[in-house]
Amino acid sequence: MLNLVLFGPPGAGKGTQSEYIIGDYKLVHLSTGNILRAEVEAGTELGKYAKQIMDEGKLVPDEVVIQMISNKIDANPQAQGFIFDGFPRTTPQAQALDELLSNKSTAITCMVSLDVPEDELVSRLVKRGETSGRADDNEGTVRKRFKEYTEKTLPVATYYQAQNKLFSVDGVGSLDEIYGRIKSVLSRYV
Ligand code: B4P
Repeated sequence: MLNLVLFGPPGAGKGTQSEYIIGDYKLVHLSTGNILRAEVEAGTELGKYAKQIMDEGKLVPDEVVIQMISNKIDANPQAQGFIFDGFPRTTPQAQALDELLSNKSTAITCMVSLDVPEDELVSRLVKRGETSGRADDNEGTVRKRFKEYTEKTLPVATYYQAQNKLFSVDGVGSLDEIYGRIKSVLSRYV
């Protein structure tokens, strides 16, 4: 199985590049951001709870997102592999993911981290906010999301680096250029 963690700060292009990767590598795409937004849209109890947290630019509690991912892994027994997009975002989430995969006799293959300077990220997300309708795509909330990222999410890169699974790629350029850089990492494995 190819199990890829796509990593990076808010707006780095994780969701965008995931669309390219799933087309070529036939992986199941698991985006915790998309799953949470679908819950919000459907007006479920989880959605109502998560909306407040997301709108403030904070992270939803670990136990909630870990359970969501566990359910999705179980729901895809035939998967040839997964792209984890926006998950794990904390070290406890990374540890839980290792355990979930180990229970299925598999493991994370590698993490690809998209490197993009903060000014570029702010400008991408504020621009997306003009049309996305996302309450978290405004400059004030985007800055709070960066703070959460720096404090809670960046250590996840160190976690995978310690396992020799971290690959950083330049996340600035055309979508095709960036995808080419990701493919060159994945060519080590498939
Ligand atoms: P996510 O949905 O994961 O969102 P993201 O960080 O905004 O986006 P991404 O990196 O995927 O960027 P995209 O491709 O869309 O999380 C949202 C919230 O959900 C979090 O703040 C948190 O509250 C909650 N959450 C999610 N997962 C969680 C977890 N595991 N634990 C706790 N809480 C969790 O690209 C952004 C924009 O840039 C787009 O407009 C795109 O068109 C543009 N773009 C992409 N690539 C570009 C390029 N190369 N050049 C120019 N523009 C580009």
